[in-house]
Amino acid sequence: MQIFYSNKHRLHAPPNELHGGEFVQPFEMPSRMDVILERLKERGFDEIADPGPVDLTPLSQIHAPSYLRFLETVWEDWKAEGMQAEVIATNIPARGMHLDRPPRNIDGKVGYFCHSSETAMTAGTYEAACASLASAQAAQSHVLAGAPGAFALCRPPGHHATRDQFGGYCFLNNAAAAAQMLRNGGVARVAVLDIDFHHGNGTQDIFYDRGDVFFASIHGAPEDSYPYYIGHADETGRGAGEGSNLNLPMPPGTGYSAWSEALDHAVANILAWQADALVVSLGVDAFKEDPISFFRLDSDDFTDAGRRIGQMGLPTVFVMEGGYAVDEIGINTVNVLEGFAD
Ligand code: SP5
Ligand code: ZN
Repeated sequence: MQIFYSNKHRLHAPPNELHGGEFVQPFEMPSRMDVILERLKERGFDEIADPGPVDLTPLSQIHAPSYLRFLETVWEDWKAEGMQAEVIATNIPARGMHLDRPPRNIDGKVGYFCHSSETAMTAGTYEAACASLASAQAAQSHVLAGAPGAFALCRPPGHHATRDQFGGYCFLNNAAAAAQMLRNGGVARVAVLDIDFHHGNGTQDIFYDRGDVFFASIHGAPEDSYPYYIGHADETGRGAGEGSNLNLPMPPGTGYSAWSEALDHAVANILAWQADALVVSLGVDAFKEDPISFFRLDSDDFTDAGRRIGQMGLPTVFVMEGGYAVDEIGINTVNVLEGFAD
């Protein structure tokens, strides 16, 4: 399987994550990629290419222009205002406030374009996010050209990035961009299957009103898990998108028997919807030892999940999302790809 990966993710390495009331080393760290790369090589996946330059034009179909301008300029504006360290949102518009009036002040703007303040930005964040997107785009065009599958080893991840907000370690929505570009390339019906432990709120947000992209997500129930305020089973889409959004929230302690039933349900719905191609938001934080999640999948379960995804028989773009048990992230990620290839 062809893999696309850019080393430029290293430009994004904020020193801090606000977690449990203190600053800790971010769970989403550069070494995640090293462990995955090592395992890929160990298992004979040696077609690993740099994606080349990013194409920013399709971004306007999935993100707001004001948000894209913000991402491009935030670091300069932040420094110009005299801020000394990384960009962190402290104020986010809340109930009763105006949700559609971005302020001029950069501190206010950061909060306006943010939904979770665990996520910091640094000087290199935008460039890293663009390089991550480039990998998703390259994998997408490889599949559009006829490959049965391709893997975009993306970092930073993307599925929490909404039309106009960053958060959850995500800035540009790589999976949504891949889906959009498949559409632009002539694929009529595209499904996104999100198996990251967390609900793919960004992808859901981007496609919620659209009937040409189906979104299915298996995730920790919002009552118990980040992103908390979205991801319920009754969110089924709106307008032309009614019926093309499927949320499968699961409780703490969910193991593979219940999880794989949910996967089968998602798969059946995607096939019934008659998708022509598939984008998989591939997070492996459903693993039993993930430090910030509460499902109980074993490493072998990821192989089986990959097999079930492969049995759909759809051209598939895998896009890396989360997974924070760094020691096992390589095994778990590559297991999905091996199951798929089977
Ligand atoms: C891409 C991705 O997986 N993003 C996840 C972002 C999660 N951020 C907030 C996590 C809060 C976790 N709190 C769990 C406490 C465990 N003791
Ligand atoms: Zn996640």
